[in-house]
Amino acid sequence: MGFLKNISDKLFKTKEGFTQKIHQESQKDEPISEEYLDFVEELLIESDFGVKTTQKIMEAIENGMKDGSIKTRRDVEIKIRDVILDVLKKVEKPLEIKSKPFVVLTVGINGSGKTTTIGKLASINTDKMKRVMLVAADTFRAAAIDQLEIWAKRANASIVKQQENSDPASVAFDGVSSGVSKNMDVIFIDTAGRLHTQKNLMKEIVKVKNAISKAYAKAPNEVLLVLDATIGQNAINQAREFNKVLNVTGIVLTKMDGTAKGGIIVAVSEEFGIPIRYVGIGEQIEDLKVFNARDFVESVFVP
Ligand SMILES: Nc1nc2c(ncn2[C@@H]2O[C@H](COP(=O)(O)OP(=O)(O)OP(=O)(O)O)[C@@H](O)[C@H]2O)c(=O)[nH]1
Ligand SMILES: [Mg+2]
Repeated sequence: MGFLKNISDKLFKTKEGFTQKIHQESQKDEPISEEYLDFVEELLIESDFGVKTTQKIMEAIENGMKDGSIKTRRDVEIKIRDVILDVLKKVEKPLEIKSKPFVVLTVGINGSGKTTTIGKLASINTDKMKRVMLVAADTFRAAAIDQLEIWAKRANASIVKQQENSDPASVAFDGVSSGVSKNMDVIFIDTAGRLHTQKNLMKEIVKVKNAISKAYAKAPNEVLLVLDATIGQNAINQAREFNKVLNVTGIVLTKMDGTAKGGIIVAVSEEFGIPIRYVGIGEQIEDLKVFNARDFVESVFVP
């Protein structure tokens, strides 16, 4: 219930951009013409559902029209919702902290929301009485270390940090070693933003991952890719490249509150099948929600 109530208001842009338009049309007692189908297809593409999912939905509609299960525009609307729910159900696998320590490596491009998401996750876990440590392996800017420190204080978590410009792999190694010896339950590694096209930085993040495994053989337990939902289809390329070098085990889609193109969550899910762990719906500490397919679809499809 909490999820629904909170997220429904925050997703108003997606509702305005997509759901309400479909809904308005489905209220009209008019036939499912070619033009209408074109309108639906265009709206899906515009809302970032991606070509694959859009085709899947359009095929499902055509099949429904052939077998007689789709007769009205309202039936079309329901079919769209069902296909989306189907795709999202497959990636609904909440993050389980099932070993100790549980080490989470956070990766993604600049500004996608990595540090903020770590802060929110730290808070979720300290609220559950877990011992949480944050590791400042984004050493590019002193401000990045300061930002993580602020979140650590806010969330009652510990922090391991070194000087600006230290080697991120050694910071990660020391952080995880320290977390193990201090009996931490969850360790979050913050890393610098990087573009998937920057070869050296992609090599560096692989080094960070390897250093984590050297410090604790079972780690990282989760490689969490933080994707900004507002960047649209670029998110697909990013996910592909990060996944190639790091074997991403979970995704957080941030800034779902700021985009009219909520379809990206469906496009990413259809393309990779990687679990969507959380969605970010704001800048505050409480604005991270465990991803639940049904709640998500219901909150977007209530006009
Ligand atoms: N509206 C909204 N803003 C968000 C969300 N998540 C993060 N932000 C904002 O996005 C901006 C960037 O967030 P950071 O957490 O610093 O991003 P980052 O990936 O750590 O950035 P770099 O370390 O520079 O790569 C900040 O202003 C955050 O408050 C979200 O879910 N919704
Ligand atoms: Mg950051």
